[in-house]
Amino acid sequence: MAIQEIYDAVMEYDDTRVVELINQELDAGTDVKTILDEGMIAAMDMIGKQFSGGTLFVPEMLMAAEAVQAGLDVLRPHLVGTGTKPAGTVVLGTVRGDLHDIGKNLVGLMLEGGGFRVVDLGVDVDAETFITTAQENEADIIALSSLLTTSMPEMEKAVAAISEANENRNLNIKVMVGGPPINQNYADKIGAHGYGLDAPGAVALARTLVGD
Ligand code: B12
Repeated sequence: MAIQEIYDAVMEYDDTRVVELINQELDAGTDVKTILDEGMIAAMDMIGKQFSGGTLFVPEMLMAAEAVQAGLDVLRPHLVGTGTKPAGTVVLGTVRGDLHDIGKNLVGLMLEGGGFRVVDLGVDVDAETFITTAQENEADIIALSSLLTTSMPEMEKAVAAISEANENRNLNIKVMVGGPPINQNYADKIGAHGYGLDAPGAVALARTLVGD
């Protein structure tokens, strides 16, 4: 069955095959959401479980994420066309002073694969840019990444600024944080709504934060 083949192609990191199979399914009139849910998201969920379980590592996860990304590029116009409602909107970026983006990009890809609309601001992003972008996009969540102990204070400042904006500008934006120097204690201390250990954790957390 062809949807199973899409799942298998993601598990085999074969982006060319993913694109080919998705095009075949679209030509055959298969529902876009079925392709997304049963082919790509199911495979990415499995990849995420294997990653969290320590049986699969970053290079494989990146290859799987790239295969999903290639498939998403084909599906994206159709998703807009069918009016499939995203699970929520996430504004994502690495905090000011920090130029690391590999983990953040994985988080973004997994969130997209998990049905979220992602506005990726890149690296070295200041608090106000996060807030104004979230406002403009009516985002549900701002997701902050930090890889450096020296950029952790910037994360704290960003969380404080977002919480102030929530009060003063009548917003209701949730903040989630992650990155190797971050942990649940730190997230609690700076007042973030959630902490995610890895990209699959980010998706699960985002789903909780939007009340899914
Ligand atoms: C690649 C890398 C670089 C590359 C970055 C390339 C790029 N495009 O990102 C380059 C060479 C540019 C670089 C530069 C520097 N780096 Co560097 N770098 C690394 C390295 C080797 C890998 C990081 C990585 O990509 N990991 C793979 C990803 C997939 O994992 P991840 O980032 O942890 O992300 C996962 C989770 O953390 C989580 N996650 C991440 N973000 C978020 C966000 C949310 C919301 C959630 C829920 C989850 C989440 O999900 C991700 C996927 O599962 C690490 C060492 C290491 N082994 O980790 C050092 C490291 C991070 N770098 C370090 C340093 C010191 C630097 C420099 C200061 C070096 C220098 N003296 O110039 C500069 C800083 C530049 C700057 N201003 O940012 C230190 C940081 C030490 C510290 N604790 O502060 C490390 C730990 C190396 C070391 N052992 O010293 N670096």
